[in-house]
Amino acid sequence: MADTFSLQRVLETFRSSLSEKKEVYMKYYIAGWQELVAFMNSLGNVFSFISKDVVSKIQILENFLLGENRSHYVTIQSMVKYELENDLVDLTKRGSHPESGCRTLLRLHRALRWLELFLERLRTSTEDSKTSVMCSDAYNESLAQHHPWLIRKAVGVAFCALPGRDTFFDVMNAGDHMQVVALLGESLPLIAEVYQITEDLYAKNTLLELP
Ligand code: 1PW
Repeated sequence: MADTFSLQRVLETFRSSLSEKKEVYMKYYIAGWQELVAFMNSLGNVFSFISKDVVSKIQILENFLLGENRSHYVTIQSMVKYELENDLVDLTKRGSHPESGCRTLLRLHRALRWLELFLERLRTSTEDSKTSVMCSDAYNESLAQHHPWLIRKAVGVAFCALPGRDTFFDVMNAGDHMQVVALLGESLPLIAEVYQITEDLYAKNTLLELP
């Protein structure tokens, strides 16, 4: 049941996404994002243009995960290896593989950094902190660098319409403020670890700037 968000479930999916060898399971990475989309949707319609793009990227990855080559898409590591070895990635400009798994996941990966920075701000925020400011500070520090002017403007407008801090805590669906803060403290290192493993893998293969 994914229409009501629960922070606890995000924690569980990101925990399940790491294998013993510290590989990242696509299935749970995607499930984690599906939870986050439910979160965005509960913040109101202004976020729908943002979640629409994320939903379509999740869909692309899900198709790989269910498609005939699914055995190569079990982990992010196996996907990168398979797509690179078989020339399935547009490396310098978009051409015959505009929707490779590697470039699609990179977009979600960059957005995950935003989310990490934002949730960390929320965790350490005080009563008079503004969600719009926390969100745009996190955005400017991360994802904004990869977005053209027009998108940055539109995202900025969406942030202005965000509900306040109390609503965010309620939407997390994890008890009172102190419980939410504790659960964020537990979730963030996991999200950060998944982010870092992906970042290192992409850096090692020079994939961080895929068009
Ligand atoms: C309140 C917490 C919300 C955290 C979720 C963060 C999701 C951020 C997604 C921003 C999307 C803005 C509109 C779409 C932009 C696309 O151009 C861009 N996609 C992303 C995910 O950055 C790049 O994808 P593209 O155009 O290269 O296919």
